Amino acid sequence: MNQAIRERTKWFMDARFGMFIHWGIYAIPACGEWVMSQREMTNEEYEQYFQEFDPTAYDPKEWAKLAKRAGMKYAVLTAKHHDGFCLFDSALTDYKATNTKAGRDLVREFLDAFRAEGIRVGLYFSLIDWHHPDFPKYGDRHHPMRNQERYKDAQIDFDRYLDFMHGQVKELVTNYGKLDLLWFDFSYDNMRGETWRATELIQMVRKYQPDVVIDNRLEGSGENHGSIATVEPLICSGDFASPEQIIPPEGIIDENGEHIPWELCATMNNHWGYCNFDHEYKPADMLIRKLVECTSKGGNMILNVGPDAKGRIPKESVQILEEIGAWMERNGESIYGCGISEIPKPEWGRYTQNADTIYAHVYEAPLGALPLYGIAPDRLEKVYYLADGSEMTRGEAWNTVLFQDVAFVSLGANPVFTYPLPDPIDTVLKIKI
Ligand code: H79
Repeated sequence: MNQAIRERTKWFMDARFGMFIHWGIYAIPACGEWVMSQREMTNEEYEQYFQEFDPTAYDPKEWAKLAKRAGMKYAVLTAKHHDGFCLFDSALTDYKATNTKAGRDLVREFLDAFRAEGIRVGLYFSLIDWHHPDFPKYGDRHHPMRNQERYKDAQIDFDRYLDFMHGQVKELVTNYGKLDLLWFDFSYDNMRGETWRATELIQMVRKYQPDVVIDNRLEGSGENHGSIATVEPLICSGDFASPEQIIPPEGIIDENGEHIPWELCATMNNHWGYCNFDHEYKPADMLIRKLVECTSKGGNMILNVGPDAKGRIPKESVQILEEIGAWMERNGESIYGCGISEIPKPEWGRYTQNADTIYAHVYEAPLGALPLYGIAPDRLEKVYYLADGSEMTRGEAWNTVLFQDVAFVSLGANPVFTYPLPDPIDTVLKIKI
């Protein structure tokens, strides 16, 4: 990884926790953002949602306040998803929010609202566009009209599509002030890198937004995370790897074994876009532990919400975010600015670290005193219970002789007793060494 990437991703890696927002006219059929493809709809069939779209409850200020309460430090909105519908006022298409009943630029309102809450802002932009006449259909396994004979001999001008796509990205990077992040999605098969004229695209982006943090999906999102994991990445390699719905076992390293920035993107239920029959939400305690896991492996987590057709974030998502926020309010110090610890993972949970401060995330209660595996007794200066700042006492193991190399702490008054843990989700100890 080079110095430029390290510098521009500094805020991003410190932030650790963000909000992904998948929102568009697909919220009306309400079964996820791939509905057009899954139902093999033509543009004519799908455009009914464009006619109907009327998000009267859209209030990005409320979204921003919710993100803030959840402890999220940045947010990324789908300016355009694969269906080609634009939430922003693009001069290059009529297929945009300004031409719906909403009648206004919904991206601009999002940016204003989140910036006002001090939350960094990013935009998701789909490289795929099912609405554009020059985007491939025949033989493209990611197109709704794939393999339809009638498109077999269709003449498309892919360069015309790329001019359009580059033009839209230029609109986003020139018309909306400073953007903190750009999230391109996605490359596949031979549709990657220079097929998108990626170098030219990123050179243009960097001309207007020199510091914007960019994902790695212009080039790839495959096995080796694209060439971002090479020591001198290409200009279009991006700044961070973007594992989707999976946390890499030990973070992500480049060819030199150096850790590179990465961000887990994850759904709360089993869809990105609003889905009115999917109530399989992951509980807040699970998501908190996933965030801790990402942090402990040097990565971020961007957690998705899919607002409904009116513009409301589902109440289940709101509830989960409030619960995460309550934990973050007390324990955020063990996440923000933290990363991989020098001490190996302990059996009862995880360590995160920020400079000389180590945070023990204790998931599993010990029988007696808690052994701080990897920390020798003479190395330990002080230990606090992070949630309330109270100092903890040195614990003792009964079989001291067997455990001379390990510092013990007690969570209670008695040095040999700890049970039960005060926070069943994740009891965080702040350790000064
Ligand atoms: O924007 C979200 C997704 O729409 C997009 N990236 C995230 C952030 C994405 N997820 N997966 N993919 C793109 C790759 C495509 C997966 C597919 Fe499928 C498998 C397409 C068709 C089969 C998933 C399952 C989507 C439809 C069915």
